[in-house]
Amino acid sequence: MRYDVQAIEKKWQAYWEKHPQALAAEPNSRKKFYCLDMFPYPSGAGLHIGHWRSYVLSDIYTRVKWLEGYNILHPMGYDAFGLPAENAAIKEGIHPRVSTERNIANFRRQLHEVGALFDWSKEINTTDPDYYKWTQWIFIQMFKAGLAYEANLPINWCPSCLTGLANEEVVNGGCERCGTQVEQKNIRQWALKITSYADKLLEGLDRLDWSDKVKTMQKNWIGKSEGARITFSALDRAGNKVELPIFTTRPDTIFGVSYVAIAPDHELVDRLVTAERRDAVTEYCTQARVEAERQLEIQKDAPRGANLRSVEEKEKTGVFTGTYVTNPANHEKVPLYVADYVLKDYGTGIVMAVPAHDERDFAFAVRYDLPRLKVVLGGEGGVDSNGNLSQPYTGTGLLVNSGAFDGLDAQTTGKAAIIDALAKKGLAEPVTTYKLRDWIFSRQRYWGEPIPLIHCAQCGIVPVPDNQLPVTLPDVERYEPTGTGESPLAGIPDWVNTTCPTCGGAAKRETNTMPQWAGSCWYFLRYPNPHLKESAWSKEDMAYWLPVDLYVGGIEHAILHLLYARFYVKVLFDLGHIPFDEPFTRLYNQGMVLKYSEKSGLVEKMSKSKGNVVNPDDITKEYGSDILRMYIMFMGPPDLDCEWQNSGLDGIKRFTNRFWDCMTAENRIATRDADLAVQKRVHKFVRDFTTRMDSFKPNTAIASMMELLNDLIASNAVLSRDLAEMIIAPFSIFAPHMASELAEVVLKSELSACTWPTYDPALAADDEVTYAIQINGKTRGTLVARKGAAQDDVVPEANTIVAKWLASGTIIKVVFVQDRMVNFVIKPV
Ligand code: ANZ
Ligand code: ZN
Repeated sequence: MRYDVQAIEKKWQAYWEKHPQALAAEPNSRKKFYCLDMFPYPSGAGLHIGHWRSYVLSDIYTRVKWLEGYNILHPMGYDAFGLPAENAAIKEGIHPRVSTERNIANFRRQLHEVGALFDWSKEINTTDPDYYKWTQWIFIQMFKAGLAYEANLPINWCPSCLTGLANEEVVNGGCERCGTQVEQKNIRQWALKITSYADKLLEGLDRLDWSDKVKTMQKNWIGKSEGARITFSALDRAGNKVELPIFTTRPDTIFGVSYVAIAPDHELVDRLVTAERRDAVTEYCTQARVEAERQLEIQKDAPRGANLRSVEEKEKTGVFTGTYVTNPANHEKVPLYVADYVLKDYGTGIVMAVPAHDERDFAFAVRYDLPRLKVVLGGEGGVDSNGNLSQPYTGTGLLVNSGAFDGLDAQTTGKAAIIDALAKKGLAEPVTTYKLRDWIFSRQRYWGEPIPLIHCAQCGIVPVPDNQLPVTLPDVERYEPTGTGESPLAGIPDWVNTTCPTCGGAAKRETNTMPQWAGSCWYFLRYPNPHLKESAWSKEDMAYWLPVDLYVGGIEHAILHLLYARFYVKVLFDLGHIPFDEPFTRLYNQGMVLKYSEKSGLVEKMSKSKGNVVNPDDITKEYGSDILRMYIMFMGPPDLDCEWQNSGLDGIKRFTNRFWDCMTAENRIATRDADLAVQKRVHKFVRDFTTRMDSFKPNTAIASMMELLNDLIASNAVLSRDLAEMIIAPFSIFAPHMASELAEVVLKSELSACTWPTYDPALAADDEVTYAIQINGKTRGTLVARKGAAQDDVVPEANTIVAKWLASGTIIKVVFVQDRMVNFVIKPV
């Protein structure tokens, strides 16, 4: 019987549709496994191969737990608010709801083809009013807790289109639509106080089973620095004393300060520049502003920490202000520069520069010929005749050239003593800064959750009462922004004008909408019961299902999405709404799928512009879902970027066909017990397979299955029914369609009735053999090794055992007879 991929896959998909597998059961005494995928944005392009890589990875682990008997929650949904739907609405006049629904239908069809154990009864769509009602409710809880506030904050503004732009719409500093240079415009915005959770967000990372890479990315983003604010001083043009507070993480290096640098847009610049230097400084500042606007793309959604890092690669330039600044530690006067590597909104926007011990300051000092006095011992750099260090040393050591502080350890006692001495004079205080900034939470857009607040002239800002939620999106005629920087909702008086819930007077609705992140910050709390009417979630579900056991998704979400979701959970925990404060116990980030591009001649990330996109629909049509699933897991370790090759699909196709033929061969399965050798082989396979899966190497688990198949065919093994199940169940996690068919045909059962195999360690133990180790044919020792071990494993060990004899000559040949002997042929010296 030949295996008919298309017919059999269709058969099982239809069957699963009618008889859903792995439906989450109500909270009970059974162990649970909550496996979460990062839900997709339903774009018009449909599912791509990267989605498959992620969803198959989560599915194989879900299937293991399912066969182990866990209560499974493996849901799927759509993160469906967002700009592309809105832009399509503007261009083609299609209501975003219509295009979103159409795209979701396509995604749903494609997701069914993955053959995953999704529980479709839990499907979520963030644009569904029954869902965003609770997105709004959560916002109100934050507002009531004082975590949401109004502020005038900058947006990207196109002065020609008269509209605010999302970061994606700013291309090389210009408006994507008309090319006009984008400006910054301050408008009224809502912001969430994520900064007040900076320490909690840092602390929680230590408790998570996440990769160090992602934890470090989060830590850097939060960017906690412990240092001091120290006051330098200068005289302005009028001769008045001006205080210049600087922020430093290295107060210990204060005796090495050779200049002070201030951000170009700092408000003190104007006062501090001398008349002679005014023109030069103005010119420099203008240039810096143009450059800064060019860099604006990283703004808004990105807490501004991103900027500080982008600064590292820039050339260090500056301009002298003509003014000198007094160092409070030694009363020396050093020049004040304006320099664009100093950011206005980090620390105090003014830096004490220590070229000997900071790389940026070093580069600057070399360029402008400023002293590089060494004040911390250590490093490799030498000192020239002027006392200048030849390369920066950023490490720690004993203080030198530091007056009374010489000999103290820089970063411990030295740092403390210097802060102390200055603090006594009121010139220093210890401070902690963060790169994390508050989260700008409003968008002047149509296709998002309306922010559920009401502005009343009498009562101020009043949240919409729970019983009036959701505040639904009204239909509009025009989706274009209004030209005033307000959202299109502001142009609908019927909707905007309302009554105040507190005093009943005339009032206006907030017209800003939430950013696309809002729906994905809490969706995992809704999945256990997405149909719940009276609340966002139930207590029982939270206690049982959460936190998520395994979260799988792309590394591109390593910072913002995960940070925002963690923030939401911590707030909801603090407000007593949920009993845990970290949402995702274990996180796995899969790598990207790369492919050769004819256009560039390179192996690159798949993209339309490079013409190297693989459409999963084409692959499933030609090869079926099982082969795509298995190939995408076989490509390589799941956390690495891997190259897609069509020939790989053919290899998997040959394997699955051989597997089918082998398992369905006549006389393959007997009613009697299998031979001991066959039992051993299968138990060994289960041992290898499960340990490889446990270490997140499904690619090698597939390899162990291939080795097993070769051995079964070569030895024409006769299996018992139990042994067959021990093979088919592991196979099923990659190829559930073929495995379901095999369960029916071979096991006369159902996949859902199979159990996850465990191995008997005694049977799985590797057989051992004793090698004779010979020198020129004479046995000189023996060696116990694993049966079937490779030459490369055996010979080096044999070598050490007979080293004494080998020393008397040079090896000219090694004869290796597997499982028997090693003979070293040597020539005496
Ligand atoms: C003197 C010094 C000496 C510094 C030294 C470093 C090494 P992190 O760790 O990232 O917080 N800095 C302070 N404010 C800045 C700003 N607005 N723009 C650019 N740089 C700024 O960085 C803190 C260090 O970055 C501070 O410590 C300061 O340089 C600089 F051997 O002060 B340091
Ligand atoms: Zn009122």
